[in-house]
Amino acid sequence: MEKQNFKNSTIYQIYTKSFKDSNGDGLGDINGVRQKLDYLADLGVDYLWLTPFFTSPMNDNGYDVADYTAIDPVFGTMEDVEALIREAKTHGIGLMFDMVFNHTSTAHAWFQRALQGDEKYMNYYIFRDGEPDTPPTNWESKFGGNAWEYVPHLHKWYLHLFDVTQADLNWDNPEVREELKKVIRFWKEKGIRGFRFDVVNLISKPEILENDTTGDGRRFYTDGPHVHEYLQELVRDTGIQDMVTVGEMSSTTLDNCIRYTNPDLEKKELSMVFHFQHLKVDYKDGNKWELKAPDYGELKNLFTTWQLAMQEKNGWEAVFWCNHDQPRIVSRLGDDRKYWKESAKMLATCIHLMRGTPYLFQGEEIGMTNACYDTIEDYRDVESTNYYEIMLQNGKSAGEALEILSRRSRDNGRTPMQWTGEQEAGFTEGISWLKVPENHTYINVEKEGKEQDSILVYYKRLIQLRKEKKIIADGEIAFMHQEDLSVLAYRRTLGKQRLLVYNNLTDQEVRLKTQELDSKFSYLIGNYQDWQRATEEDQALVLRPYESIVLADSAVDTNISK
Ligand SMILES: [Ca+2]
Repeated sequence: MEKQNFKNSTIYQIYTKSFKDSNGDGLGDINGVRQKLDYLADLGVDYLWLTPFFTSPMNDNGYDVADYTAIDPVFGTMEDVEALIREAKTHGIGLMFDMVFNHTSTAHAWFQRALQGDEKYMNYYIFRDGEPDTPPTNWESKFGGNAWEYVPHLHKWYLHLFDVTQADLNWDNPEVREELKKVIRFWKEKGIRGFRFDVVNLISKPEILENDTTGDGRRFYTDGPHVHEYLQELVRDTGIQDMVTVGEMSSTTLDNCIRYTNPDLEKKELSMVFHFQHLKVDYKDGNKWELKAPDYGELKNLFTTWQLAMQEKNGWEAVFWCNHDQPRIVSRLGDDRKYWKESAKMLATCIHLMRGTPYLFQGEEIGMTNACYDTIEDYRDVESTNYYEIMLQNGKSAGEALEILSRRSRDNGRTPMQWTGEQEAGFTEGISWLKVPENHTYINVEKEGKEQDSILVYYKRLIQLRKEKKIIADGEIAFMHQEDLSVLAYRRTLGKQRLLVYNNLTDQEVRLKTQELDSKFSYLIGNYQDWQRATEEDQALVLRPYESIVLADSAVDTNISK
């Protein structure tokens, strides 16, 4: 297989259920994705990561898989998927499928056999003896409550780190590892070019399971004892070393992420990792359900720490703001009203010119905003409706709880893709499963495709720049102006080439002393019409609200295609 260049690539995440509905049932589907391949090719993205569309009871949004090699009828058929793979290839786009290998749905045939007392399949999961009122350990599920469920007729408990319908697989059993390799080989033979692995750093549990006296149990199974060994084996035995692979890492550490992604290590693991620390800078005391203004100092620290350490030890990161579990970034760190366009472009600039592979979540490229629902009836996400009740029980008013949901709910990222200004935003001929935000009348693909200064056109240029400028894909990174909390600024270098990137994170004008700036630099890209030096003498830059200025020296070819 041809080795994939993921460093100059941009990866586009499709939340299948909300991307495009092809048959009027209000749910996005595989044939909807096929209809939009021209758009995606024109945008310039290299890979599509599709969230799971496999057979599932949908208790966790398809991340509870009942059959890894069958398509849930809601999304289409195997023929549709094969056609998508084939047509994407003719558009120059590779597909990445989402492998949820930490657990299966309890509706999976393996678990059903286990429930019948079949020892072979009981050993696919993590069952422990015990009394009905005493779970084997005090570990907590990430969705709340104890992480064990009792099965009365077996007199045993099974482990579920997530929902009770998501039973953790026993990776210590070689038969389980072989089964999962078969899944990889199945999709590889269908022509897939990459894989995303869900919460893959949780797959290896310790041999002896014990109570956690200081936490919820995660310290025992996060980046667990055999995780690197199992990943190496999976990658080697399925021959996916040269494919694009990304692991979602839960509560991980920098050192482990370097091991997961360093290509020089003897045994290859993944191309890159997702980690999430930078998306908690607006959590009050780490609590998602308490609002706090974003801490830009912390944001800068996290980018600096991770980027520099990954560079030094030759690891590789996915760089991203949005996914199907996160609110929209322009509403979160930008300004989705007065400076909507400027701030959306600034946030794009921040990550697309960094060291790492940028991920773009559907709708981010047109500056889609949070949903702004004003009634609880509009929400569909079970986490949101659960926490609404919890917040009311904890004494918050309905208005306060709705305000928090309007900023934090996962539904903010799941509203239908806004294709047009027409009814249902052109997403469906029927009624969408989740209400379309009212702002689709002016935030939509059709409109932005026609406007030269749109967010959409800006994203296209950034994606193109990464392909044209080796310095963006391969250059070194160093951070500048660390003392100025309103500005995220960094320098990329490759041989004699230099690139300077300045981003004003705030709605206030900032004056920046710039010793690093000499006369060799000229404007490469930015989100205002031009750029301003305060004066030649004191080498200062003026950054207007949410302004991004990207300057390249004369060694960098600045003749970019529009
Ligand atoms: Ca549909």
